[in-house]
Amino acid sequence: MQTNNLGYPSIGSHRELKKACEAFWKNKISETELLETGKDIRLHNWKLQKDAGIDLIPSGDFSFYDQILDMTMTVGAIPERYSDLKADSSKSALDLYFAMARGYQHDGLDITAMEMTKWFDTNYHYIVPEFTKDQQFKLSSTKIFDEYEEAKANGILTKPVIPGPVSYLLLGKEKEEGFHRIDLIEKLIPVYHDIFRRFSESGVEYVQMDEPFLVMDLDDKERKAFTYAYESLHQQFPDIKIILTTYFGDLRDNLKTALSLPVDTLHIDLVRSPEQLDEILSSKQLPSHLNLSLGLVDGRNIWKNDFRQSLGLIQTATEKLGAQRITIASSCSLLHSPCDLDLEKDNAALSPEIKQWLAFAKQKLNEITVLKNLSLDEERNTAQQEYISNINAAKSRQTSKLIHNPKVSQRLNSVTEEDFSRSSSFPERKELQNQLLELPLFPTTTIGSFPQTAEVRKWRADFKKGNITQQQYETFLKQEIEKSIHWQEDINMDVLVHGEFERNDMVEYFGEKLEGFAFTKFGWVQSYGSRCVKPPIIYGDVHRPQPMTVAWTAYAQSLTDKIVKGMLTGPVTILQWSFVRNDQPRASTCQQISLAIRDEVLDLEKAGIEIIQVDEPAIREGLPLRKSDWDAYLKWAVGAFKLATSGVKDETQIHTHMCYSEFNDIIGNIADMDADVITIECSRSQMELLDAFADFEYPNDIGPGVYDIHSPRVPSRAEMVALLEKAKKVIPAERLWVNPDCGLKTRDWKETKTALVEMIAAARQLRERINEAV
Ligand code: THG
Ligand code: ZN
Repeated sequence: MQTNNLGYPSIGSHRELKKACEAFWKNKISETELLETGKDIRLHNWKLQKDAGIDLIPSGDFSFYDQILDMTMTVGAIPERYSDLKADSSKSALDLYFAMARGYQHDGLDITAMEMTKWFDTNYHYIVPEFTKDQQFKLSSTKIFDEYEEAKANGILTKPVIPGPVSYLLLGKEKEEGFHRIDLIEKLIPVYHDIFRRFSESGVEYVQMDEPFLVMDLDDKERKAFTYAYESLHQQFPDIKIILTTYFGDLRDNLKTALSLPVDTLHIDLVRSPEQLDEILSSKQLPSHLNLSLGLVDGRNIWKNDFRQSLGLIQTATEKLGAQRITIASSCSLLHSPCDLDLEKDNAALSPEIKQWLAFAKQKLNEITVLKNLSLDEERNTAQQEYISNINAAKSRQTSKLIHNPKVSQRLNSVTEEDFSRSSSFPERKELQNQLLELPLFPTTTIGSFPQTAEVRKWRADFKKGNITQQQYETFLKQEIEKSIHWQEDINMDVLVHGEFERNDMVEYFGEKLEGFAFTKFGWVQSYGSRCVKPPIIYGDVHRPQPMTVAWTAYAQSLTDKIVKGMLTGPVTILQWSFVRNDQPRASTCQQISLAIRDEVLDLEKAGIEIIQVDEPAIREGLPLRKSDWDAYLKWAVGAFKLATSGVKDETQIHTHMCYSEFNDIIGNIADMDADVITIECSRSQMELLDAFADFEYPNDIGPGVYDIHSPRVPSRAEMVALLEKAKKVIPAERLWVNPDCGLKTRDWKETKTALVEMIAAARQLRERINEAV
């Protein structure tokens, strides 16, 4: 039996890489210093894994920005627009790499970044490869070989990790019409041959090839590409042992394909799908030589492994295949786990009782080896300290008073069908809302957050450290709110927001105010590039002890006669961006959050707030990877939003906001959410999304984002007018709102002010045109 880890976080347990990258981008450290930081982190991670007793230690999993972008460099799929930069001898390979990740605006050049999108159903984002019809590939980077040698020089033999050729192609997108990216497989495979040749020369024994697309819906052509690719590699390099790696789901109808490929080991995710083990073991297609890597230790969540359950699975596999053919592994890369629970030892917000239920990346390595060393005979394990403490932790979690709150279950039981819908239909509500709100045509608003300046962050940090009093902090926040409200009045914004200066992350903030959530100090997980998030841990029944946002919103409303919009994060997004308890269905946890948000919505209404926005940017990302599972998810996810928002009077206007993904394929479900207004990100795709809303005849009000807040570029009034004119062609003017495409938290005030003034002028221009036409 061997132990196997699929990947380790690159960011460093104190976010060393984030800090070094950002310093490098600001020219504060040299490239040499940045490379040195990378090297230190890699060595640290390798040693950690070796000391923990991992046999198959990954190399090449480290990345300065993203592993898929690394592969794009390796296979030389560098888009045409970077060719000047590439040819420029004063620029290093790393400069080119970061330009592709982040765009390049210097020396008179203005090159856009490559697109970034969600990594399957995680909160990680990868850089999307771009392919053309006559795409050429060529081995163009030695990173993967260098890192193998680097580990070897340090006495550690590693297993290089690369994206498999089929998944690599499928992760990308076609930049022109007339071909499908999977057609490029025959052009791509020669580069994989080159890679394998180098591996072979270096004496590499195992290669991990990630093919997560094997758990997705595939068509025949895509399945054939797998056969073609792996047979070709095996024929040329029969001695290199391939670990074909799947994760985030089960093989289902791709099982036959997976089992037919000439690989040494198949890795399966038994956390997401323990049932697939029996299916594989009982398959007639299971080759007699194939080894199985059992993904038992959850790379996506922070709970301790349930040793008893894992040993059961190991036993099932061993009985059928023999211990020789079994590998014990993490379910997926540990990239999605925080680094080290030991750093939380002084964290008062994480009680020892909860801490004993948790394992972060470093602790998970240990779990993998302990599982290997445990006996399948339970009696014998009871002498082992690690086994006993694991069983005790599991028991403690099952019976803890922290977890179960009878009031929450009573409340859930009393939920009725009516709680899931508004009392009247949208047209009836709209009539009443028009009378109450008296908004002009093309009402203007923002998505909620205003710039989180260094000053705002510093006040919050000082308050958290205890350097200033609560009163000082609140006085500061009130001043910020007052400034923002008066400024919005001055520029003639129609629907105002308070600005969210009191909030850190839109999920963390609410988690901190809800019961059933715990917080780490150092539990950072990479979201994209150097950006990280610190997901809250939902360990128990969720319940709202007291109002969370009412005081700030009501204060803002007290300063103006205009309408101030209340701002909340929706239940699905809170769920999706947290570490979720695994002792009950996600749908149940989500419903508990819904009820907490519902109470907040009703308290806002009671406090006189007439418009309330409940953001659900993560609803799309939670979609199951298989289409056949979509309906079940959408039913509870849409239900969760409706339960949170349907308690209000007809006159109260509910908004929602979505971003970060394409919504075309779930537009019907978005309509089912029945928000009175949806503001949505679509300025970058030039309103392509609008066509989907128009084709579907989306029934309620829409605010298509008229400018991209992700870029510091200030849009011109004419551009925004043009976008709105386009929108007006497909959406009736009475149902169009005017707003940026996302919150303004990451922008600075200067850009924000100019952009919003222009946006309001654009709305005015549209109104004037309508008046002239009458
Ligand atoms: N919150 C959470 N998840 C998210 C987003 C979010 N996932 C999708 C999207 N937004 C990802 N985008 C970002 C954007 C910025 C940052 C993180 C994710 C960010 N993080 C700070 C950093 O790394 O410096 C740390 C956060 C902080 O200072 O509080 O800037 O909005 N949960
Ligand atoms: Zn947004």
